[in-house]
Amino acid sequence: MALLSFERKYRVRGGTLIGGDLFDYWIGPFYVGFFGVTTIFFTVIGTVLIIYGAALGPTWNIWQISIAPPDISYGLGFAPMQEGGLWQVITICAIGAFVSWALREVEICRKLGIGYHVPVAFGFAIFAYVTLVVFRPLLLGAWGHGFPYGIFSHLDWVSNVAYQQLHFMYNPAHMIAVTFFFTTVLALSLHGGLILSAANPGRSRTNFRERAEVKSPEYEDTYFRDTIGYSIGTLGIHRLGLLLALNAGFWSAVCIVIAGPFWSKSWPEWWAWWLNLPIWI
Ligand code: UQ2
Repeated sequence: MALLSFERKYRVRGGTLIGGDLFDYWIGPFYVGFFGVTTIFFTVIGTVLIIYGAALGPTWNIWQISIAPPDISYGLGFAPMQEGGLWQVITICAIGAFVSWALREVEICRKLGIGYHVPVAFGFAIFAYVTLVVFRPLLLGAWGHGFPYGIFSHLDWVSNVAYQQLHFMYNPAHMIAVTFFFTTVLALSLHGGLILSAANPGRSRTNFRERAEVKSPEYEDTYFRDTIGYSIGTLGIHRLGLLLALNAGFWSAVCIVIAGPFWSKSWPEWWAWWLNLPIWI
């Protein structure tokens, strides 16, 4: 394994958050760690329970398999396994696995002596999921407000929740979230395109049989200075990308947690404050 000899100098002891040297080793290319073990633990139990739930029927059609949360009447209590209890345990396993994975990322960052940007970014994704299946159900008083675990069933859930408030796209936090998603796509396409263009300069200008030399970052700056008069820079574009992506996840969580717990009327009505401003003649 060529990679293993190359990586040897980066495989340092310590930096663990818990248990000292316990599980502080690698299996092949993978760092194990205490949180690697807990990730496997929650993932295996959660996956087995999903397969068990699917086996309870009524279908093996991959699109139609669904594990539903308890009925609203169970409130914030535990439900019998086949009545949504499975969904509750699977949700605990999912959160356990996601948080374990984030903490394993933290341990790897500490070993390498790098910043925590990756686990922080993943934390925003976890936050958006936990908002959907824990915070919002808690605020509404029933686990039944979580979304079902199934391909089509979760799409139906999104559609139903949206129509309950007539026109979900008028939700201002949803507008902000969507804007961040699209801007993330714009930024990544600009960045990906720019990097590939600089790395693939085509044929040499003087000899068409020769490949031209790969361009330096000044060419990337110059491209954008020539087109729009401004370059955000090679470090800046990555700061911008992280900022845009984190905001996309954050405002997604905000838009769903306000929908119901803090605004139960239709979203078009929310804009009445604008029409009611005392500035119209
Ligand atoms: C840039 C730069 C990069 C880039 C990109 C830009 C050399 C390699 C894509 C251009 C980005 C700008 C001007 C920001 C656009 C703003 C939004 C909100 C999308 O200047 O520096 O580094 O990849």
